[in-house]
Amino acid sequence: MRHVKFVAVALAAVAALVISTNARAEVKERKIKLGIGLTEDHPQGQAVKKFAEIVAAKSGGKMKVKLFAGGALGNDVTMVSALQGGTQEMTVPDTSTLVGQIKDFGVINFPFLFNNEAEADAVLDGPFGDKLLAKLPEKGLIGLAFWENGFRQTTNSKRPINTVKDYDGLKLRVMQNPLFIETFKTLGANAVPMAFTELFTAMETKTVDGQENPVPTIKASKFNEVQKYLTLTKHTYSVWVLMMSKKFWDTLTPDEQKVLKEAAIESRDYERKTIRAAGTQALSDLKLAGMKVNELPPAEVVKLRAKAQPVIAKYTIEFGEPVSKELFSELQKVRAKGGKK
Ligand code: TK8
Repeated sequence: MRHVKFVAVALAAVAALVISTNARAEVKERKIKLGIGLTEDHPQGQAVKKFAEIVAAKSGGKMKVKLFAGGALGNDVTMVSALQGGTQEMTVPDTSTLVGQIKDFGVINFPFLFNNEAEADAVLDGPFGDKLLAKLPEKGLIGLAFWENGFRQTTNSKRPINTVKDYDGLKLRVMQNPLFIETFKTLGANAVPMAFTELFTAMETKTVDGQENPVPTIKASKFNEVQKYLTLTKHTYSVWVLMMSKKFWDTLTPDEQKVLKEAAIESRDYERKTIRAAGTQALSDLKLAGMKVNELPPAEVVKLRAKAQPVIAKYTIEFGEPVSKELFSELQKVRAKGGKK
């Protein structure tokens, strides 16, 4: 009798264990296609691979993230549509390209807004960034984390930019975003909005004279092959957002969602570290490869800032005064704390 009782208790214990193990591991086989416009060896591509490794480790190998680089699945704008339609699970677009659908994201790119990366991290990982991410679900998107794209610099095939006047008449590709179009028009350039995936060919065929992007992108996309001049203008900070299709997200169990969220944050920290280190290396590589690199003289930076002011004032209203004010006050708070979170 005692023996039977023992068996019953033991069985109950085993059952409880099985239930709790199941509850803990509500993770099924999942296949996730993740597309990017950049190359696989770009720090963004490396971070996607890191993300895939972390997701695999946390899900016992059940959840598989597959990277499609180089625009194989489309560009930032078309991939976001594919996420909304539920035909692609993930992508990492520059937030500037979301502005056509959610204006609030535009404020991140105000020229000369952030002084350094620490300020950007603190604002984006704090309540302001969370508020922006909270705008995504109503558009069929889930934002998991902000990854750094970086401070944007200017390249072209015609001349070094030594004065603001040197922008005059340059045909520059910009992202599909009115703030960028207008900023460069104000500087006298001919701003042409275009998808990143078409950019190399456009520069090769001289459809455009130049473009602006952070140094790691100039290096990984081999823009030095078609661009002679790189001017460190540091005019705007830009950021990627790791995103998932809400249609797909809603089919996941809370455990699976947790795996993705945690992996997104861990790979964010990895991405920021690697892209910052890559920037220094890329700059010396580009010089070695024969690119003529120059700094924009401080007096010209002052002029550039002054020229950008009316554009910022206009888009503060265009993107929404409340969100702009919130950003400026959040930035004040961050600065008061010395750029720390
Ligand atoms: C790559 C883009 C790119 C961005 C751009 O898909 O379009 O210039 O800076 O990094 O997201």
